[in-house]
Amino acid sequence: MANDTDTKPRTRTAPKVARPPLHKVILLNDDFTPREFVVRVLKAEFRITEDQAHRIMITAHTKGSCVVAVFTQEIAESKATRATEMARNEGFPLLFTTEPEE
Ligand code: TYC
Repeated sequence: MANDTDTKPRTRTAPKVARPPLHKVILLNDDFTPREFVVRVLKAEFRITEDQAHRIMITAHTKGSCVVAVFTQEIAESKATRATEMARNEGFPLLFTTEPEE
């Protein structure tokens, strides 16, 4: 039987939008930097509340490290460098690193 119905697949593929890969900024624990100073650096560089900064600091303190936030690679690296430099300027070994998000 003739079939005039159009049965061609009509599924459309949404255009792919390129999103930049994200990088994590990671806070590392050490035995020397005062807790209050870690909180101060977190608040200054990452625009987070005292409460959020305190939770991140305690997580790094107890587990060894904590993801602070994710950004594009350039912003993540610049924030990690600036935050680490704030600590160096005060003579503390506090360290922030970055790594690509899975
Ligand atoms: N462990 C430090 C102390 O006992 C505090 C600290 C917490 C340092 C988190 C670094 O990422 C850190 N004074």
